[in-house]
Amino acid sequence: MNQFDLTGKTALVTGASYGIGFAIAKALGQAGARIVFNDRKPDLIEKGVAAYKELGIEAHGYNCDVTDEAAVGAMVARIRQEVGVIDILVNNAGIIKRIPMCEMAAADFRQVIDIDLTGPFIVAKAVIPGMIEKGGGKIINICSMMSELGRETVSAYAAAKGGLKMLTRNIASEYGQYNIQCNGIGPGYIATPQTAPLREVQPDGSRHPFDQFILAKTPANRWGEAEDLGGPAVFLASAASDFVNGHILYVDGGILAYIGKQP
Ligand code: NAP
Ligand code: GCO
Repeated sequence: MNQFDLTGKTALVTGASYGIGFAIAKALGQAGARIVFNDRKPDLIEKGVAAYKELGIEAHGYNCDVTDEAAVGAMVARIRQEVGVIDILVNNAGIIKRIPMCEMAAADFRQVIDIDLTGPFIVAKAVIPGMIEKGGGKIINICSMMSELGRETVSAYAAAKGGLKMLTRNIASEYGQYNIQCNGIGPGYIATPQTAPLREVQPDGSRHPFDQFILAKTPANRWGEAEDLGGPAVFLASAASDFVNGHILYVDGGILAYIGKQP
């Protein structure tokens, strides 16, 4: 028996028309799962479906904002009718705002918490009853280095991702008895549109100072690629991790183990 086989499973990956969500959904699809994803922009859904199709994966895309509880409930009901009960949920959709804390409006802080922390709560809450009915399920929350570490300008993001780590442990605590495993993946610094401003090549052709800083902090001496998260996601979505619950798997090229390159 292949413990990593996801054949027959339905996986919802939020915010997966590109970036980390796309790479994770691709890996789950290649392991046999039926892929369902959402985005809040209809044109991105179309592009996403086409990109999956090119890889030979038939994905179903839904227009839904993860902060809208009624819309999420309606989407989960539609997925159940059109595709099946959700066996695997990956809470991936997220944003960041890089603003010094004392200059940040409370409205901006709230929006980050709303999407990055309340969103996963809303989506998990909508899928858990179906998982209980079916006898089990897997929830993977996409956390961050900022679930453990702080840095200048990302107060709201760190608060949300630290909260998401604890929401992960709490879902594991509350629903483990129903054979639901809820774990997190904590990506290191990954080259996606979210981190593009931190990697911009400088006018003189040199690497962005933040880019150089990350290389010096990462034993692997490179940025992660979204594809680096595929294997860990398949593991946490599959029977191979049936006794792993409430764990955060950091996929960071060693950042959290390292003090940083000496000058
Ligand atoms: P990205 O390139 O900015 O993609 C984020 C995705 O989330 C987009 O598809 C976006 O859709 C979607 N999204 C945002 N708000 C949404 C909402 N309210 N409802 C539905 N979808 C929404 O980011 P990424 O780098 O792939 O990051 C994906 C996740 O990994 C995020 O949770 C992020 O915090 C986390 N992460 C990223 C890194 C990294 O280094 N890149 C590291 C650690 C953790 P739209 O296009 O419609 O906005
Ligand atoms: C930042 C980055 C990070 C990463 C990631 C690290 O500004 O520091 O955007 O927060 O995206 O979450 O794990």
